[in-house]
Amino acid sequence: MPFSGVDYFALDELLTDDERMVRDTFRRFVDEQVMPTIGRHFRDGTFPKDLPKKLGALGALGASLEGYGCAGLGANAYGLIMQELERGDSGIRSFASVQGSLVMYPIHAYGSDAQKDRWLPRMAKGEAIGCFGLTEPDFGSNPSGMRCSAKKVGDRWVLNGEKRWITSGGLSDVAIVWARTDDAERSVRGFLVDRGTPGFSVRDIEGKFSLRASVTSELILEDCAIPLDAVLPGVSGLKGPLSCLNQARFGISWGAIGAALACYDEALRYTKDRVQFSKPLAGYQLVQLKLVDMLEEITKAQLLAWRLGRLKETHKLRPQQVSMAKRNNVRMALEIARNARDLLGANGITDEYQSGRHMCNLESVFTYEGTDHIHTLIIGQDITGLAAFE
Ligand code: TGC
Ligand code: FAD
Repeated sequence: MPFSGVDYFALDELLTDDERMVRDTFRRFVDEQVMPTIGRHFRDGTFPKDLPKKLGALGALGASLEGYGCAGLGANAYGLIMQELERGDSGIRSFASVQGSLVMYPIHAYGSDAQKDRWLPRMAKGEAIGCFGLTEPDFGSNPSGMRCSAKKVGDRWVLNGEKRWITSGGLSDVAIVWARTDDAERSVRGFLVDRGTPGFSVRDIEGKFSLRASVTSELILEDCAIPLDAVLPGVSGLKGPLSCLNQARFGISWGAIGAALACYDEALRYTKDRVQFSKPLAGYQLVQLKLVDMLEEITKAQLLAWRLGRLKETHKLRPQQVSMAKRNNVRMALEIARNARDLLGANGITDEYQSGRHMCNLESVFTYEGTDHIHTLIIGQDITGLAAFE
């Protein structure tokens, strides 16, 4: 059955006609192209490889960037795309987030003309795929400790180190690898490493409970020599990768709502239908309490995300506000997914229903792009002026 949305506070009235059109296009896309196969992909641990080009054709990749075949959409239109994709599966939204916010965005913002011309048009069409390598086995929340190094040797940069937990690694034509230069500056720089470069290998991570319809990989760099012009010239320092995270965290704030909508919708339908004792489950007070809590939290999250987008569009958005939206909306979605799974009883643990899949996925979303703790500390520092990271 097509998904018809959840809008208790008539928030559609806050959207422009274009935003509603974009949302409805991706709502149909997810119903027709994602829902029929996503359960099987999750079960098999495979990424739906037909999707990148279809997403590209609809303008979902790098949707908020200008030029190079990108759609140039406003922030909330972009957010609505992320919402609809994550209503399908967090892994599909992850793919689009990484491609657009973590790979195309830094190339667009910090790349040379040659780098932009080479990668952006094909990435916008989904013909080339990228990944973003910041996290290392020993440096997740604290990327400033990274060991991955880049040394200038003659007319080459030589990269050494390891990146772990990299979304789309095994699918990628190019990886943006963040590494510290081995010179007096010891600055963090972004390097474009092509698939197949000698000394660069990729291993997919197996055995995941979560994001099973997404590829998550290790990147290994062993004396990997790349041209001097493979560095992103426009940025140096940790603010380079962290500025990309602002874009991706914005998308997650919207995306998590999508997962919550899917779970709430499923729990509502199921409890209205399933009779225990004398009436449908939805007729019991304890069940109604859970359903009402879900709807209320979704409504608050929708308002937060909408406002976040308007702040972004008017260039007033601060990274700490993105942290609050990511933290709140992912917490909200995870709680709703757990409660929906509960209301489905034993059926909730099978992949015949969606809530269990969303629940498992959201455990990753809670952790990546800054854990819940890290966003708490970012906001804590903002309001107290005191850093509590160390
Ligand atoms: P700190 O000393 O605070 O800052 C270093 C430099 O960066 C600047 N900066 C930012 N710039 C832009 N946006 C932000 N959000 C920024 N935050 C900080 C800062 O002004 C400074 O610039 P400058 O010019 O003075 O040098 O950095 P720190 O080392 O103390 O770290 C702060 C902390 C802990 C908040 C940061 O490291 C952090 O956010 N850690 C979390 C790591 C993380 O989120 N990793 C995500 C990896 S990618 C991923 O998970 C993809 S998931 C796939 C998917 O999306 O689907
Ligand atoms: P840790 O940093 O070791 O944290 C473990 C626990 O300790 C968490 O609860 C954390 O909140 C807590 N903690 C850490 N420091 C503090 C502190 N100072 N105070 C209080 N608590 C603290 N990374 C990329 O670069 N690119 C990707 O594409 C990418 N994709 C991912 C896809 C998936 C499916 C997953 C699961 C992760 C992905 N990541 C990616 C990595 C992700 O960003 C990291 O997992 C995340 O930043 C946390 O790092 P960690 O796993 O090393 O946990």
